Amino acid sequence: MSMPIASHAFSLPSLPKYSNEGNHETANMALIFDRYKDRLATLPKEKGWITENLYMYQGFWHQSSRRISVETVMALQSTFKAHPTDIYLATLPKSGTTWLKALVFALVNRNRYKDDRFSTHPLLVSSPHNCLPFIETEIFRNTPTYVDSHSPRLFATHIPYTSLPQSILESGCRLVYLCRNPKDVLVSMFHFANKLRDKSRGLLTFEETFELFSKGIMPTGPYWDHVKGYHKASLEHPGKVLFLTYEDMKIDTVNNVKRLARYLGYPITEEEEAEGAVEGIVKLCSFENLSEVNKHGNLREDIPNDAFFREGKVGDWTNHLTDEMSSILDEITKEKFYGLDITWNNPIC
Ligand code: PAP
Repeated sequence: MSMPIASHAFSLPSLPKYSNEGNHETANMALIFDRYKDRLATLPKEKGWITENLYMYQGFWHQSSRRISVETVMALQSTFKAHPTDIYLATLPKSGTTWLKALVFALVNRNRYKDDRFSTHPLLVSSPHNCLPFIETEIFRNTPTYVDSHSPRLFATHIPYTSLPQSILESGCRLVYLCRNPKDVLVSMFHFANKLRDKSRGLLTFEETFELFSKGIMPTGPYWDHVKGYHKASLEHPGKVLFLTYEDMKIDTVNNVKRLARYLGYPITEEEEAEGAVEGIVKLCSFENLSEVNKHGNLREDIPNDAFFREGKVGDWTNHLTDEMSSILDEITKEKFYGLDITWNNPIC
């Protein structure tokens, strides 16, 4: 599979381009931030990782005045309309969102690109974040997107289960949750935050982020509550909420992708199996391929595409956490997940 050189702002095939969409979005964001500013002022706040502060809303910490923010959650809760055929991918940041977006986009749309053996595939020219948007970012748009013109609509979200818009909970649509071990989430978030932080505020030290993370303070954290919310939902609604782990996906990507395909209602046929379709999708969505495609360019708000690709491994935490830090997180996790069958199927976790 040949690799493209760069990826810039992307418009999927057959979509009209609206040159003033950026202005509309900025104006919509300003309106929404203004609508909720009085409520924001009443929320408890703590030190942020990327933004200056995090705000506690419905038991979780959120950024403010950004696309993925507490104001967006409030706006989605009052306006978002889910369709029963929608598919939602939910994650805590840094749990493998980008990978899951790529896999689900590639699986669901595989027949569109199979004739040319994926050579014109959007994932070869653009970030998975452009192919499969967050509901948090879609709310600001005025113009139709690929998502609107295709069924099922594919969306991602970082919103905790208990804060999801009611219409998602009531629509009966399918949801996939990807969970990653807390130590690798902490390390991944530490690097991501330092990349995106306003440099005038200085870099975060690992010790600082460890303290914040252990107290549950991170965007859409506490980590443990976010995971528990979706885990509980997966037990209560097994046909509607699928709970996966990054570690399982890494150990056996092919079989987990097949499982994902079955769950989403797009099972791999015998013919596809014989043609190596799953292996093709796994390769297309591999860290190696996606990190190459996304070496250049920015997502909106000047977030570099390459910020979503660092190591892509299980267990990088061993290079960052002291034994004491590791034991503290083990203890918290043991206590918070007591009685729950949440494990990371890898010896290093
Ligand atoms: P987001 O929630 O902010 O969108 P997310 O994609 O969850 O970010 O996090 C990026 C992590 O996924 C990075 O982990 P690391 O910092 O430990 O390296 C990134 O490397 C990893 N990642 C991105 N793409 C892939 C992939 N195709 N396969 C495996 N891991 C990946």
